[in-house]
Amino acid sequence: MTPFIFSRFLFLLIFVNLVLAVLRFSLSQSLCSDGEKSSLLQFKEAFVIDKSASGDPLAYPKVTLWNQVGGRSSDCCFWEGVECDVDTGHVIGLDLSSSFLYGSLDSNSSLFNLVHLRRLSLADNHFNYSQIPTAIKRLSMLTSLSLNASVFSGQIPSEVSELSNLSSLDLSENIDPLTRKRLLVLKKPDFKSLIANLTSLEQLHLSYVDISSTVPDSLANFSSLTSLLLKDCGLRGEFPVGIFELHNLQILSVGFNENLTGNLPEFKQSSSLKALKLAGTSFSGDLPTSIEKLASLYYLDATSCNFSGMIPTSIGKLNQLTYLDLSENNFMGHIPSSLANLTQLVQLWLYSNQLSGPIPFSLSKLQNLELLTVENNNLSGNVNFDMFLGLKNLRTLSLSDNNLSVIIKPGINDTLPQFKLLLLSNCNLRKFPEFLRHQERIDSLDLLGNNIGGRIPEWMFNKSRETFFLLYLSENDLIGEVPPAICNLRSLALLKMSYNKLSGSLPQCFGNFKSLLVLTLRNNSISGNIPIFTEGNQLRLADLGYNQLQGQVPHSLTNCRMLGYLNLENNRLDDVFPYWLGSLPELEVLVLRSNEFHGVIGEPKPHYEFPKLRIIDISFNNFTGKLPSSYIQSWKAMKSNMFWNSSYMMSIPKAESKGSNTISSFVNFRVTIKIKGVDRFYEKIQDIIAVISMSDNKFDGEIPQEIGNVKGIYSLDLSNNNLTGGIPSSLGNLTGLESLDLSRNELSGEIPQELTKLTFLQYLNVSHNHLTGPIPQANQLSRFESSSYEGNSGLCGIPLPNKCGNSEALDPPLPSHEEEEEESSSFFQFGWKVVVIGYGCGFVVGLFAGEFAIARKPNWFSMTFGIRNWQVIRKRRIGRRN
Ligand SMILES: *[C@@H]1O[C@H](CO)[C@@H](O)[C@H](O)[C@H]1NC(C)=O
Ligand SMILES: *[C@@H]1O[C@H](CO)[C@@H](O)[C@H](O)[C@H]1NC(C)=O
Ligand SMILES: *[C@@H]1O[C@H](CO)[C@@H](O)[C@H](O)[C@H]1NC(C)=O
Ligand SMILES: *[C@@H]1O[C@H](CO)[C@@H](O)[C@H](O)[C@H]1NC(C)=O
Ligand SMILES: *[C@@H]1O[C@H](CO)[C@@H](O)[C@H](O)[C@H]1NC(C)=O
Ligand SMILES: *[C@@H]1O[C@H](CO)[C@@H](O)[C@H](O)[C@H]1NC(C)=O
Ligand SMILES: *[C@@H]1O[C@H](CO)[C@@H](O)[C@H](O)[C@H]1NC(C)=O
Ligand SMILES: *[C@@H]1O[C@H](CO)[C@@H](O)[C@H](O)[C@H]1NC(C)=O
Ligand SMILES: *[C@@H]1O[C@H](CO)[C@@H](O)[C@H](O)[C@H]1NC(C)=O
Ligand SMILES: CC(=O)N[C@H]1CO[C@H](CO)[C@@H](O)[C@@H]1O
Repeated sequence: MTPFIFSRFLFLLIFVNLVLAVLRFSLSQSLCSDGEKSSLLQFKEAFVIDKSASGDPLAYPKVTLWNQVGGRSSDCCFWEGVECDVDTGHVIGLDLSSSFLYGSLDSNSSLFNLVHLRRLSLADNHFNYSQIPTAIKRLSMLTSLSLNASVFSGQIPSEVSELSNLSSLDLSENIDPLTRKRLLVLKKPDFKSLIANLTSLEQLHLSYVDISSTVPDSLANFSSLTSLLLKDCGLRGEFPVGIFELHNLQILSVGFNENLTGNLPEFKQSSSLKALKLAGTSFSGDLPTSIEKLASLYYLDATSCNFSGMIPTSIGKLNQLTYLDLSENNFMGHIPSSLANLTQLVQLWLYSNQLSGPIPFSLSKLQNLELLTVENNNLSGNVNFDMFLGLKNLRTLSLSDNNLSVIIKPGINDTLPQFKLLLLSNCNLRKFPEFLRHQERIDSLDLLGNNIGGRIPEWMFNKSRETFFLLYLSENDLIGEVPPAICNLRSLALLKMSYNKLSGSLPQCFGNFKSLLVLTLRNNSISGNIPIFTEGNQLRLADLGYNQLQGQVPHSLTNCRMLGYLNLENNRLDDVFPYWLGSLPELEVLVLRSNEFHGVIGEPKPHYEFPKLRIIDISFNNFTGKLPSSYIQSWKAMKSNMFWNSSYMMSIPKAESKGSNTISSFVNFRVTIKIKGVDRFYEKIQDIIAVISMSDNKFDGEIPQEIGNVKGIYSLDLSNNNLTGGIPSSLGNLTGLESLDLSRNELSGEIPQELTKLTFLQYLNVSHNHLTGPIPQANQLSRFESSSYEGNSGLCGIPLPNKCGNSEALDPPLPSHEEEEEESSSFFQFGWKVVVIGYGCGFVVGLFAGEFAIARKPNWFSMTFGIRNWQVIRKRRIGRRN
């Protein structure tokens, strides 16, 4: 190294040192204080870094490099997430959102020493169900506090209400990651007192906080408010209409508060409102014509409310709208053709209203449309499929269940959009739409209830259709065999081909579907054997009833570990009782009615006890021997009324349907069971509870007393057998019984007084036996028609014409003290029954729970439906269960 270069080097070294010194000097001005630095470090130490603590895919642990060698500085003002005041050097901002923090936070935390904080975000971490610490009030300078999505729980402390500088408060989405329940409560203090002093709020986000009160009127004075999010808070009462007039309000979300009522006001002045989310509330009334004043509105979600009247033409002036959802209301009148002016529109949901008239052809101008659902209205007229030719982005189209006639001209295929989901049930189609041959991306197709005749075209099942998820071809006039090529549809989950004229035997590969959940082939002419089912299949529901299946029930059905519903009624199956089905852990419904089953049923073997069975119909067969009383004893599920907890209910994507096959009812259950003396056809299994039907066989012997233990039973039918002995008094324990049929047996003795405890009995038939003595006169037993009792020569008393010889017997003995106690316990059971009567509602819970189960697996759902914004699930009234 020459001296010259050396001196240059030395100079450089000195220079660099000088610069560093200056830098250090200037930095020392803003060096954070030791106190604040150690507070931050202590705070950091209180938590573990756990990747599952944050949900944001871009989350990363911001605190790991704090104060580390290799970290940017030992000056905390340079630490990730920390913001200092340039003048004072105080820490004024801390943003540790989505930082994988896991652990508890209490008032002792060093965090609350950072008293100069103005902005604090701890969103999207896991604070282990901590209460929001009361020490929060020490951070009195806070203007922004975000504790959202962070697993805080309990009552929101009144100390939050003292942070009167707050302009942004976000406590939303504190939901239990395990149960999905709301964690935070706002009751003491309540909503009104929490916000009393927070009048400068611009953002108030309390979604999923359990508030359970009315919305305070005082909110209408919060003139700075730009964003108010109160989704799924249990709000009730009338929504203060003044809030709509807040001049700065841009986002209003109050959805999924089912008891929140309200109306949209006349909008007098222009408004800043951009997004209005009312889904799943009880808002009612019209959409006012003045809605056109909401010129900035781009998102309007009013699904599942009680709106009515016409959709105002003026809605066509909201030309920023990209999302419009008016489904599941009572809108009537025509679909306004002005909608065609909403050229930004991406999704248009109008299903389940009472809209009539045609689908305006002008909707074909909505170039950006990706989704159009109008099913389950009263729309009529022809829909020329040409109208969708130009809608290149259209992926989801549902026209089902109107009075529409869809007209598909031959040869329009290549310019049609590539659909993913196409629902055309009950659309008066006569042919398999030829254009489907060129639909490469379709995965859900519903052609149910058309008049499509002929064979299913082979190309429907070619290899390119591996992504098919849903295929509904029921209720058409399809003929021919089920082509083996159907087994190419490797992803098929829901297959319905009931009510056609399909014949031949089922291809063996049917048992190999790995993904099939639901299979219905009811009411065809399918013959041959039931295919062999291989291990690992997912089948939950199989309805093969009303065909001509022969042979035995294959033992391989026990490979369907998830099977909840099996209906084989009205076939020609010739077998002994398939006791091996008793090993299926989820089986709830078993219908073997009207086949050629025979033999003695006998005793259940260990591990073959039908642990969840609640509906069994083995009537109209040739079973012999004693009633299977040990089985009946072992049917635990029938002994309780907790059916809505059942996993079967939870595991099938079904929903209540307003129409026969709306977008929301992907699965219907059908079963014919003789209840209350008539064959009833149940569209949906949830209409009924526990049922035992063993009529029209050759059972003999006595009815076991133990039947009185099967508490949950709703209908018991043992008619037309060869049963002897008396009617067991324990039947009086079945206080939920509504239908009892013991007719056409060889029963003898008196009708036990205990039957008068069956206060819900609506149908009784003990005719054509050898019963004797008086008909008990208490309760409604005497109110049944005489046909309930006829054909028993020894019976007497009302309603039969022959009086009893001994008039004392007319009056039932007064209940003894003991019995009175029983009365009171059955009064308790009355309460229980009320629960069951509320079953209609209970089932709604069950249904929703079912969706919940699906909804918790968004990946599964979106994978199977394959559309990002598919909202069947979101359309339910329980928002947090998204
Ligand atoms: C979370 O809370 C539970 C129960 O209070 C406690 O046992 C556990 O140690 C806490 N976990 C952490 C990381 O603080
Ligand atoms: C806070 O610290 C004090 C003293 O260190 C202790 O007595 C108290 O139990 C702590 N409180 C909590 C909630 O940890
Ligand atoms: C938390 O709230 C803030 C402020 O409202 C918001 O910007 C942020 O996206 C929210 N984070 C999460 C994970 O919800
Ligand atoms: C609101 O502020 C006033 C005066 O600042 C105070 O007296 C009152 O207690 C506060 N109310 C609440 C609910 O914090
Ligand atoms: C709505 O009101 C009904 C009737 O009062 C009640 O049963 C239901 O639980 C309420 N729903 C909510 C979410 O509070
Ligand atoms: C829709 O647009 C057309 C042409 O721009 C206009 O004539 C018509 O008035 C608009 N309709 C509504 C309801 O805005
Ligand atoms: C029942 O069995 C008898 C003889 O065992 C037979 O004659 C009759 O056809 C059978 N009935 C049915 C429905 O299988
Ligand atoms: C009914 O049972 C009796 C014996 O208990 C028997 O003699 C009779 O044949 C049986 N009837 C039928 C139809 O099986
Ligand atoms: C069922 O009924 C029988 C006879 O009436 C009675 O002895 C028994 O205690 C009842 N059992 C229950 C659980 O109510
Ligand atoms: C009948 C008809 O027009 N068929 C056409 C459908 O589209 C494909 C290409 O997507 C053409 O090859 C067919 O000729």
